[in-house]
Amino acid sequence: MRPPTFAGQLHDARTATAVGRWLGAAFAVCFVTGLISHYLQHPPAWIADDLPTRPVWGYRLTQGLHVGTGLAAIVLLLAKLWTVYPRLYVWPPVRGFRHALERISVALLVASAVLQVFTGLLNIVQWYPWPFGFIQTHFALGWVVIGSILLHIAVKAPDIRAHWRLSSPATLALPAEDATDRRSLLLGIGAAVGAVTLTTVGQSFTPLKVTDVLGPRHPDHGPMGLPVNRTAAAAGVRPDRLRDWRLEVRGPTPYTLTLPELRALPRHTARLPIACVEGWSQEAQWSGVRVRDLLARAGAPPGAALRVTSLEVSGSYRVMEMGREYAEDPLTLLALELGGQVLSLDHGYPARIIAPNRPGVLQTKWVTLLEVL
Ligand SMILES: Nc1nc2c(c(=O)[nH]1)N[C@H]1C(S)=C(S)[C@@H](COP(=O)(O)O)O[C@H]1N2
Ligand SMILES: [Mo]
Repeated sequence: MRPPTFAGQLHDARTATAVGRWLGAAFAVCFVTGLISHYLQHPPAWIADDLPTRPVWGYRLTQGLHVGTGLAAIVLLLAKLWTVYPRLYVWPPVRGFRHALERISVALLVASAVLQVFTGLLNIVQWYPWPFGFIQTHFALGWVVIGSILLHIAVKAPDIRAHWRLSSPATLALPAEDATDRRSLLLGIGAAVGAVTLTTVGQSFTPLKVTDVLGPRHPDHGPMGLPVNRTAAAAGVRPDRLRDWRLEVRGPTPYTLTLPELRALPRHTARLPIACVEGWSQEAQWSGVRVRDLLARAGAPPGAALRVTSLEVSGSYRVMEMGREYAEDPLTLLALELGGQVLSLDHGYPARIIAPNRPGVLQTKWVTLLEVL
C-alpha cells in the first residue's frame, strides 16, 4: 500500500504549534477549574471543613470557565487533528522503539482528549448514552489527558521551540505563500472559537445572556426567573407528600419545626448564585433562616459539620454533607423564599439550602432533615 500524498500545505509544524498552544491553554484552564470543581463537590475528609466560602461567586467563575474552555477546546481539537492527520499515513508506520512509543503517546492523547471533550459536551445537555458513571470517568480521564499533553509537549519540545515564533528560522524557511493561507486558517479557527463562545458563554456570564442561543440553559428561563436542573416531578417529590412536612434537626438537643414555626424564626437575605456543574449559573436573592442559627438551637458545638437530607425519594443529591466553613457562614441559609416570593416546588419548596461558593448540586432542595455531625 502506498501512502496518499497531501496537496494541502498547512499540515506543518508551524500550524500545529500555533493551534497547539491555544489548545494547550484551553486544556490547562479546563483542567485546573475541573480540579477545583471536583474538590468542592467531593472534598477529601482533610479539607472538607476548610473549603473557602469567598468569593461567593468563585465557583460560578471557575465552572463558567471550565465549560467555556471545554467547548472552545472542541473546536481547537478538531482544528489540530485536521492539521496533523496526514501523520496517520506516515510510512513505515513504525521506525523503531522510540518512534513506536511516541506514536502510542499521541494515540493516547488523541483518544483521551476526544473522549473527554465529547462526553463533557453530552453531559452539559444531560445525555448519558454510556454505561459508566460520568463524574468519576471525567475526573480520571482529565488526569490522563493532562498527563499525555505534558508528555506530548516534552516529546515535541524541539519542534515547538523551532516554530514558536513567526520569526523563528524554521518558520521563515517554510514557503512564503503558505504564511497567507496559514493566517486565514488561524483566523477561521479563531472565528469558530469566538462563535462557539459567544453563543454559549451567556449561560453563566449574564452580561452576554442575549447571545446565549446555543447554551443548554438560559440564565433567566425557568420558574421564578431561574433555571431548574431537576424538577420536583423528576425527583419524585409530589405535592401530597409535603402536606405534613416537618423540619427535623438532630443534634445534642434535637427538635422539629412545622413550616409556620420555621417561618417565624429570624430571617436573613442573601444575594447568591446557583452555579450548576453543567455550566449555567444565575444570581438570585434568597431569604430564609441561617443554617448556623438552626444548628445552634440544636446545641451543636462550634465548628460542627452538617448532613442535609432531602425528602426526594431517590437520587444522587438526596443527601449532602456540609463542612464547617459553610455551616458557620452567615450567608448559608435554609432558604424559604426566592426573589421575595415563596419558593416554587421546582426550586425546593418548602425549604432548600443555599450557600456561597458551592456547586449547584450541593444546594439541596426539599430539605426535611438536618443532622449535626
Ligand atoms: N434534592 C435535590 N436537590 C437538588 C438537586 C436534586 O436533584 N435533588 N439538583 C441540584 C442541582 S444539580 C442544581 S444545579 C440546583 C439547581 O437549583 P434550582 O433547580 O432551584 O435552580 O439544585 C440542586 N439541588
Ligand atoms: Mo446542577
